[in-house]
Amino acid sequence: MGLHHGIAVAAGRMGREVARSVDGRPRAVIGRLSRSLVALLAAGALVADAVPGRAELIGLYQFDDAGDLGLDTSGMGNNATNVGATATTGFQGGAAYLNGSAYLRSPIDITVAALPRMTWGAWAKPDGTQPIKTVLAGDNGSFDRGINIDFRGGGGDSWSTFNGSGAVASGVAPSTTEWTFLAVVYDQSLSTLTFYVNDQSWLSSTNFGDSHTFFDIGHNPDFGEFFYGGVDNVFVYDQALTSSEIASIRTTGFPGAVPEVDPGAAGNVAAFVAGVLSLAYRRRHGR
Ligand SMILES: [Ca+2]
Ligand SMILES: [Ca+2]
Repeated sequence: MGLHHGIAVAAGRMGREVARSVDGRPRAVIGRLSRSLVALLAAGALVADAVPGRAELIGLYQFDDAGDLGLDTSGMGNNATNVGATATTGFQGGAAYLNGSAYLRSPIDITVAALPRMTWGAWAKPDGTQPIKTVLAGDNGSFDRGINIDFRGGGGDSWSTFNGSGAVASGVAPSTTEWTFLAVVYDQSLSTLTFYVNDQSWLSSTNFGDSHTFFDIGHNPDFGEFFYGGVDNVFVYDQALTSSEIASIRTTGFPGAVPEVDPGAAGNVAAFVAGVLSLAYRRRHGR
């Protein structure tokens, strides 16, 4: 997805370059531009990963490899350490089964200092609904970023998140028979979070302090609160995703291998470059 976004940005940059060029600049500029476009395409992956401000998937735990449940399939190499989780049938492919004493530990630093804007989530299907149970947590006290089943926050025993001051309850009782989509979008510049449970969402102000520089799946690092049941498709993005991007993830999930390049976007760039080269040819030949 990062590469897809990066290509879109690169195409936008090319569009601006061309707009300037066709506004009466000498044809020599177009010649140089064509060569720079070819170089840009060759360096496409590097350009894509270097573009700031675009959401990058920095961790994805699909649990489809029963022999390596901690495998990070985002391509970022953030493999988690598996402490006792076993394989089970997931929302898509396999899932991690957490038996109340198992968890996985991801090395991704999800502190507000490291990732002021961040999105994470998972699909979960607990064996029971009794609180307090942790889906995701880097908590070291004071209600750090996390997703839980909690009784606090006024919603009964429900899917909940933390906002730095307490629990934000959805009021949605966890299902033990259906996979539930859970996500939180954090924006530290606005001091807000948006909590998603399936197709519902809740906005909360936030007051986060420091936390651990890793996070656990199915376990609170300082408080235990182990999860019982299945967890699938744990994902982490390094930006605050929009509600439509969240909806896209919710409806599509992460089926199979993660597509690193959107063929449509790559095709558009190729067609665009072909058009520019054609334009340069016509300019050189007075057509
Ligand atoms: Ca899976
Ligand atoms: Ca803390």
